Amino acid sequence: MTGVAWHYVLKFIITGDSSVGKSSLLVRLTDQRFLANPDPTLGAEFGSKLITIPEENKVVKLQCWDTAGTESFRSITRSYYRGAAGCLLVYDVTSRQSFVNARSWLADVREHADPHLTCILVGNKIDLCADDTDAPSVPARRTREVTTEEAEQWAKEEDLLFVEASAKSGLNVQEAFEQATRDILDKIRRGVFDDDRSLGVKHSKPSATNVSLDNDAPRGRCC
Ligand SMILES: Nc1nc2c(ncn2[C@@H]2O[C@H](COP(=O)(O)OP(=O)(O)OP(=O)(O)O)[C@@H](O)[C@H]2O)c(=O)[nH]1
Ligand SMILES: [Mg+2]
Repeated sequence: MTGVAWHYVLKFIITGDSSVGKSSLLVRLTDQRFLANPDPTLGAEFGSKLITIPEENKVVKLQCWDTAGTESFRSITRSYYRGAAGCLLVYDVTSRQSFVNARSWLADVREHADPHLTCILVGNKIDLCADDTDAPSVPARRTREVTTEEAEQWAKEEDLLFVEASAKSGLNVQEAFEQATRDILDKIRRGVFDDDRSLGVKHSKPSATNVSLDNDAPRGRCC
């Protein structure tokens, strides 16, 4: 990625119960692949990705902290929330408990992160739901335990964006990050984020390189 210009660097956190697929979503975003047997995350892992938002003519570097869902790491997990501009709050559509627990993860985020942070609720593992595909049943299929309507309703009540996705198939993974990024760019445009306080939003600095999607002089580069 050396030498590629960006307009903004946004800090994202990925949170939710253990095994809902947080690391898998990040690996899908950054490497376009799926790990069948990833190790549980210890503390936090980091991944970075450049995305373009064509209608805004913006190149954005996402710096994503994938946190551990295991209870024993919870205090460490919280320490990564500070200054994040975006959050993926993940549950597993085949695990009601993970959806119920999303409430306490959201409470943590609200307590420790920037109040203006954009949060998107992500119902992962949609590929496992037999009722969501025309493919014949296979043994790996599991019953959906959270309906789209219920999750959508809760997201609306909590002012969260919402999407159902699959790290396995790749469905809606990049879209989830893009949707959240669009919302953050909109907040930046409206002056919601204060540069001095919002550590999760960095504007690029003027630079002599000229890789840019718009006619402006490029304002930065990845390191
Ligand atoms: N079928 C299916 N399996 C998935 C999907 N995403 C993750 N998995 C599987 O779910 C298990 C847990 O995935 P992880 O990505 O490690 O989950 P995590 O949320 O990062 O878990 P912690 O690091 O312990 O908090 C693994 O066996 C993955 O292969 C998905 O979209 N579909
Ligand atoms: Mg993990």
